[in-house]
Amino acid sequence: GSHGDEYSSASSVKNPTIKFTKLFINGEFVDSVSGKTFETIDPRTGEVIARIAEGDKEDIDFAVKAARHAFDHGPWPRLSGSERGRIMMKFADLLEEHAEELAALDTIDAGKLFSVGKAVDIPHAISCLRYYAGAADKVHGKVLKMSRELHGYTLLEPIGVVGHIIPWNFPTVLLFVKVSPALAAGCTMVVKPAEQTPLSALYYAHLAKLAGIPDGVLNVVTGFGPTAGAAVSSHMDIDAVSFTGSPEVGRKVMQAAAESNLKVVSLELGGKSPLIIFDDADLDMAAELAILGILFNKGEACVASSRVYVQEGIYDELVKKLVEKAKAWVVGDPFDPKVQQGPQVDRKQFERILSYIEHGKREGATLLTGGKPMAQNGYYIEPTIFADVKEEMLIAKDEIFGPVMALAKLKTIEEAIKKANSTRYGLAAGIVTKDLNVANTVSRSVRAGTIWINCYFAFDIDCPFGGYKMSGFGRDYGLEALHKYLQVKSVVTPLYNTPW
Ligand code: TXE
Repeated sequence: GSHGDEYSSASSVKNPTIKFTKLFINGEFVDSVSGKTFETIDPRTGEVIARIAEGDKEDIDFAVKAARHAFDHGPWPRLSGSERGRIMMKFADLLEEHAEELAALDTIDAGKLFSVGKAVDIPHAISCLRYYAGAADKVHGKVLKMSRELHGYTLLEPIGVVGHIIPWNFPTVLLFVKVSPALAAGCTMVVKPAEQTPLSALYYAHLAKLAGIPDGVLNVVTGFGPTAGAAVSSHMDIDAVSFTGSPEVGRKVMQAAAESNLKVVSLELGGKSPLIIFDDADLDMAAELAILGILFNKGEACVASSRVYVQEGIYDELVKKLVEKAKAWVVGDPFDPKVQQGPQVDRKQFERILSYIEHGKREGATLLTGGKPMAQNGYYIEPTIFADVKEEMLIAKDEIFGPVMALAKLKTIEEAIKKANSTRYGLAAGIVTKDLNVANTVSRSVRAGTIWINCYFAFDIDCPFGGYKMSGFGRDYGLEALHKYLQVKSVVTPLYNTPW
């Protein structure tokens, strides 16, 4: 059928029933101790979707007690890896069964494109569960080559009770990126979803129980950062905390960990990722990557290519293409399959982005297109491109986390490397060139955790992902992430009854 048919037949999907609004602790949905609730808002309209239980310190305490009990006495860490893997596979199947409904929850809660949620986010979460399910029975230590007559080996043991603090830009993907390897490792956990996007996380708690994940293993406590979130990072009985969010809060999480029980910390803190386009690039491909790199998920992506550097030989022609594409980019209701960009997640982000745009204008960058909110209701912002952006401008330095591209011209490879590295961040970088030497030189010289050559957003579960510099430390994805939730125990015994 036509797009129109597809859109109208999805109308029941567009109004998902909100089934889960309470905290999920020890296998049950419960009210918060205080009885308080908070509103979760639909960014398309600013209207309330539902009231959600507002967890605080006491609720985190209950959740940690449940997780501790499940870790110390429950079956989960004691099951064979293949048993855990089997249950995780079932969890993945359940996500697959409910994919539409889950994608719709993230659409109304976060303003994410429904089509992308269904085709990318949910399948990615499913693959993530299956990847770590498959790895769960392939985790083992090594036999050590001791220098004396000793037999030494290592055991990899689950780290214990884990806290996951999740942001709102990828409520599904980022939850599973953290929860899946922790489950596979045999950990138990407390998840604190972002206050903007609690809906899908609570649904996942329900599916985890249906899949047979024992009570207390996966707890979800919705609530705000300074209360529920801070209670996770400062808890004396949480062994590790994995955080994705802003550098400001990342610093607080690390401080709280240091001042409490010195729990293991990993942080993923966003970026200001450069995309460097050289003279020999395929122009259409480069334009496509640059536009997607900044506008995908309305710019609310930690790896967004928010700084675009173009070599002078192709600059004018490429910029023309970028402006054409940005003008043709369709902003509107994220359920409409023709739409490419939905609303920003909430009023705070919306206003923050607009204030950066005003800053860009005041600082003297050239506004090529966009620069305003859209006329309609809701937190919609025009795709925006600034040219002549100087290194010292705020729009070149700060993560804007919105549909705002900062363009600059460059001459040489050396200049490209220098500019790419002129940031406190180091999450990702993109290079567009046909010259292998250029690609290799720049890849090795840019200090960032992921380098994409002639592609962008090329995520893969097997591909470790994380930051250099102030983008944080620790890796999500790949077997690296599994090791984040494991610790190494060395066991040593004398050989041949050697008298000690
Ligand atoms: O982030 P916060 P905000 C960046 C992006 C964005 C900016 C602000 O630039 O514009 O951060 O967004 C929880 N102790 N990123 O204010 O507050 C909070 O409840 C413990 C990049 O929404 O860092 C939520 O669950 N936890 C990023 C989570 O931290 C606390 C994704 C993230 O929210 C807390 C999101 C505290 N004191 C924002 N305070 C990325 N790396 O992808 C808040 N939280």
